[in-house]
Amino acid sequence: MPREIMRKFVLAALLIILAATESCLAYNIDGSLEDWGITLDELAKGLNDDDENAWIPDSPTADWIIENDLYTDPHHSGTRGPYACTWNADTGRWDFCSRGVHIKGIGQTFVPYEEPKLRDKRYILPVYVPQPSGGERWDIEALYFDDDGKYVYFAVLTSNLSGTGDLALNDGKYGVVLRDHDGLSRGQVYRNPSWLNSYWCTKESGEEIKTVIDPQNPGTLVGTALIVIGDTNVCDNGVTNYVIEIRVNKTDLGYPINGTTSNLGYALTCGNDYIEKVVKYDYDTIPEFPSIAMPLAAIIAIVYLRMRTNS
Ligand SMILES: [Ca+2]
Ligand SMILES: [Ca+2]
Ligand SMILES: [Ca+2]
Ligand SMILES: [Ca+2]
Repeated sequence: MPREIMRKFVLAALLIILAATESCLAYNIDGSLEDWGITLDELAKGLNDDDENAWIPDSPTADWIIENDLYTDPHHSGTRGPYACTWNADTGRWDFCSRGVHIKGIGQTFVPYEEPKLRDKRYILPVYVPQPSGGERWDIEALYFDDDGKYVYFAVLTSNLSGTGDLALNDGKYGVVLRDHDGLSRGQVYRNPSWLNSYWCTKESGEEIKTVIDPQNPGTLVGTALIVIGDTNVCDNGVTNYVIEIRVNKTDLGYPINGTTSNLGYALTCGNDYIEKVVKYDYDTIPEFPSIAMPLAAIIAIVYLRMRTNS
């Protein structure tokens, strides 16, 4: 191999290593959705004008789900429950009737989504209640997820902070504490935690709603997540909306293999609203640094030795 070509080869190999170390997505954990591709203008349109396109994130690998206000349920007067509207804590009546966008997607592609009802478990006969029970101040409107070689990123949009629950990953096999409670501290990541459930409702299917990590049995503390909460000052139904933005190290999650899925869930401590989506670990850019660094280092060493031998 001519010496000049070898030089170029070595340089190219070094550049690949450098590029691999910079394969992180550009999410800034600052309590804002701007870096996900949702500006404040779009947020206002998505919330108040029911503009579906306003909710679409920039990243082609982002998983997301939107469920603002009530789902327009054509079956509301049939067998599934008596209520067209839901309980409104502000008026003390069943008169929260506002309906909003319900879609879920990956990247720029999305489909309509039917939000299930809550099942009131305090009654023997099933009683079904639309989410968010309590009205706007209990609404969780959106969940975004994305990942790169190093981190997983989450953003929850909600009008409720007083009942902030914990984030459940991989069907609850991992939990992230989003608010100090019962001796657990915000940011703690636990493996194999037990979960507390909503005291009054389950999912429509009868499955319990995981709300917060059980402080008596939190599992193994494996790491610390970065969490920043921001007030968007964008209102819908007269209440502002907050962004809970979260970054978790993949090593804390046992380094999930690319292509695997995870059922991601978030609920208020009371269970008045919950949001969930099966998401995919699918960052697809450049191989992880360690997986290419060793072979490349070996190649560089061989080329270097040959250069020395030839010179
Ligand atoms: Ca951000
Ligand atoms: Ca709302
Ligand atoms: Ca809201
Ligand atoms: Ca919900």
